[in-house]
Amino acid sequence: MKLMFALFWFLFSGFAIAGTFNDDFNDNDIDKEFWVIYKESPTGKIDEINGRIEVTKLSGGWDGVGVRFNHLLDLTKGQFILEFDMLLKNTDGHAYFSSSEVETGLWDPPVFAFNAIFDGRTVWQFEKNEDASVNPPFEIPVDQTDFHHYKVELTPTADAKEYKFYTNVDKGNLGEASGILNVGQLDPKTIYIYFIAEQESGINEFTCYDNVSISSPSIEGNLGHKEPIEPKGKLVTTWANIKHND
Ligand SMILES: [Ca+2]
Ligand SMILES: [Ca+2]
Repeated sequence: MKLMFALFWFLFSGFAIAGTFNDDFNDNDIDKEFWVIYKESPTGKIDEINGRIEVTKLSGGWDGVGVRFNHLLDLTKGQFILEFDMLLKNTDGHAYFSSSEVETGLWDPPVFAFNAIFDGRTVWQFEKNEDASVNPPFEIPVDQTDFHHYKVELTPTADAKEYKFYTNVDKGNLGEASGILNVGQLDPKTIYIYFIAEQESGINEFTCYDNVSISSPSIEGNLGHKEPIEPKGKLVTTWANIKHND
């Protein structure tokens, strides 16, 4: 039945089949094929370390530091799904959407973001310059003590500027929201995604990203780095064997 539905959807929806990108950041080396380092100033630091991306602030003043996904996405082609884990400490974290491939000054061209922490309130919400919008607005309370899992789905409508959006945190356990997103001045056929922490005060504040997953018809096949998850018992046995053979 599922297969029949998938076939029907494929034949009649006009949408292309989605490919996926995954990165578990577990090999402690930022993959330059998929990621471009973004640094607003030299005072921020970004590493793939401890099996995740760590963005750290090294001095006072404002910093935007992170990575840009090095693969253009066309939102008009079909459903787009973004998922990632994020740990916020004393700073915030964004998934920015922009039609501009910039080295610095991400905020200058039209841009919108789903981000956590806003005006001192620790919430997952929508942020933008220019005229992009979500309707209705939403705020999902989060905290700065643990990693949380964030999901954003955008589904095209008949109007290329408008997308049905759905978002949740921790699979809905912390909250979910849906409505219509209008991309405003962004070109929906040319979208770059940036994962950026913006840090305004203090030293050694950090944001961590992990397990980024992107599903989009703009991606062909399965790309990225994702280690197979071993059953816990098997991993323990393997370690025991290595120890024993030493
Ligand atoms: Ca890597
Ligand atoms: Ca990881």
